[in-house]
Amino acid sequence: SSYSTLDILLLGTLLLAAIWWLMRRNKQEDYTPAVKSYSIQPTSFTSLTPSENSFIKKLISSGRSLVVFYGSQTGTGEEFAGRLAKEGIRYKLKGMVADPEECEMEELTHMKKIKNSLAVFCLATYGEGDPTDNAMEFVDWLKNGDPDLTGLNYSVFGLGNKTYEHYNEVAIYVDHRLEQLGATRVFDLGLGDDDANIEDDFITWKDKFWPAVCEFFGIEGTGEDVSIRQYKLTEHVDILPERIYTGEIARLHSFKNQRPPYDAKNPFLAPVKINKELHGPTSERSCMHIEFDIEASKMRYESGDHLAVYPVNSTELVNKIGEKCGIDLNTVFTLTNTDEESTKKHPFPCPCTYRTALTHYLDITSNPRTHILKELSEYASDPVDKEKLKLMASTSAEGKAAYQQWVVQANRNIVHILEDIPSLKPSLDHLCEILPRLQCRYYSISSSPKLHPNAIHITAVVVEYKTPTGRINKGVTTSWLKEKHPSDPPCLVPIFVRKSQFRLPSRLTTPIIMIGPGTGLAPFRAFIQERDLAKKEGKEVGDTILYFGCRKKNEDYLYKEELKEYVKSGMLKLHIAFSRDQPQKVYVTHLLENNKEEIWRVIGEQNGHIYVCGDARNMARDVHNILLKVVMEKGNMSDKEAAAYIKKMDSQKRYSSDVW
Ligand code: FMN
Repeated sequence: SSYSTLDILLLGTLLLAAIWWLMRRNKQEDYTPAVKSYSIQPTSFTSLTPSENSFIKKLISSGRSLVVFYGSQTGTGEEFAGRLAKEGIRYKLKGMVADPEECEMEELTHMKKIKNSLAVFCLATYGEGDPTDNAMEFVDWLKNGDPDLTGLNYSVFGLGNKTYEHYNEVAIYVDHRLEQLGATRVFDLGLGDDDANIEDDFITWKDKFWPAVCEFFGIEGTGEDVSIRQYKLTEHVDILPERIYTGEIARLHSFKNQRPPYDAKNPFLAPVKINKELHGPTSERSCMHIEFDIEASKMRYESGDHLAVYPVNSTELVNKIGEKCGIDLNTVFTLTNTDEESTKKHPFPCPCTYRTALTHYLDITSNPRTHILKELSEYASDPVDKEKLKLMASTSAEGKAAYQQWVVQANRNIVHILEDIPSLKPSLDHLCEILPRLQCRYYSISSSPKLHPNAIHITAVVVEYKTPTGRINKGVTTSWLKEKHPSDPPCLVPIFVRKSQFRLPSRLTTPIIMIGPGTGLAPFRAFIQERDLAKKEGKEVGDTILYFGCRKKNEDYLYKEELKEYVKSGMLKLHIAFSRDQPQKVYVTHLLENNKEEIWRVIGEQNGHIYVCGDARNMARDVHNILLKVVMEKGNMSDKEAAAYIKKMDSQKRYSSDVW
């Protein structure tokens, strides 16, 4: 090959540095508490060998020229990256997926040494326009460093959600910054919106991306649309039971030998201490108050933090998939990546039974994305069914409409699709390969550690609704939790705490306004508990004002007795809106509109904090607009000044929201 001695020396040095770094890191791993907040994709069941840290070396040794990096928290970006890398082969660009956290990203400066090389970035944005945990270091490096990236060919696809203020900020930044550092953009930045149809945005982008790549490198592709399996199946006959995963998230036996620190890869199995209904008997809905016992865990949390819960799929749905595929769910199997260079050896912890995979590791209740329908179409024996699936997976206007109507609006999950397309009988291992990973769910913690150091409380509405096909869809986590009652031996639920930015003011005397209709009340229950305790200890506490809303006083007024008690003791000022107790609907926003004086006194005159929490995105937007009005009217400001005022409150953490 054409690499000079200098290059080889350089690569050698990098490799040595990587070995040193890895050895150091491995050593630290045992006792360094994990600080990552929401890394979900487990990697610890993949074996890392030192040389795997150099992605350039891997590209060269395996004759590849395309590397697709992902910044992903819940797996969508990772999945898109995998599909791009796989498709490269159609254009004679052999590709691989890489996790920036596992790579020496400085090596991007050497990409030019590989002929026709291309680096693609699939990057999601979170929170206040932040990168995902695994892309944090990479983005910091771009921000703070000044590497010369001349000769690096790249393209970026962003994953975001338009309902967030910082829409796709990470991808926009990286796309711009790479160019600034001298790299060459091969194709325009693509932006996916998870609020609409991110799969569609991705495919539309991808369909233009590949021709642009071909033109750029002067290559031609077969462009053939063949399904390529990424994993190879092994079914085990004589395997020792202790080698089989049974639902552990990363490390085998981690559920038997529980050891802190507890995080996404090592959740704590918490006993359920209390599980009670908060709604009145006439309510059609159900809201649970659940208390987890964390005494044995030494877990710590703060008011405002989130609790992650790993759910378990319903046995009924799992059995239906087994029946439809005609497979014994107790068969033990392993899926192994056919790409030996990949750091991801298995799509989920293997070996395990099909039952475990479908119960603990795979998402079987979301609407499957179109690429799944495409892969499934191969297994429909009736040509009409095959065409229907292919159509819904296509990017034609007719196809998109069909997908929207038959899958999204009818709310069909994979089980419903298997039921409603009789000739469809996929191989179960292929289905396990393409289904997305089951994700943990986050709840705002509704207790204060000051009052409850050994327990974590959550407040969750049980999700259950009828779909247009007449089926009852149930929320995975809440319907599973609903059946978890205190018992002996106890019901155990895998949990971990995720730190949040949603925090009480550091001074107790600072007044606060909390706006939390429905279960948006959850974190505020913790806030009130904390301030009430301080007051009872004789400390001076500023005004504590709550805006709560629900449908009816006698049905879904959460924690009614507790709140009344706080009001009685003078601890809490409560503004409450019952939307359905009278002919015209009243919401918290109406109450805010009527209390402009008080709001301005707190935020404008007393330097107070304001908090918003809830599941209605419109509510958060409406609150924002009301605040603008308050600042303009009571603070005598122009709309521009008011907007700047609110922005400043935001940056001073005096205006925080926790919306979902
Ligand atoms: N998208 C944005 O464009 N800007 C944001 O600030 C943003 N914050 C988010 C915060 C949370 C808690 C969640 C759950 C999503 C947020 N999103 C935001 C949307 C995600 O980026 C989007 O859903 C993406 O598809 C996730 O990709 P992943 O599955 O690879 O992690």
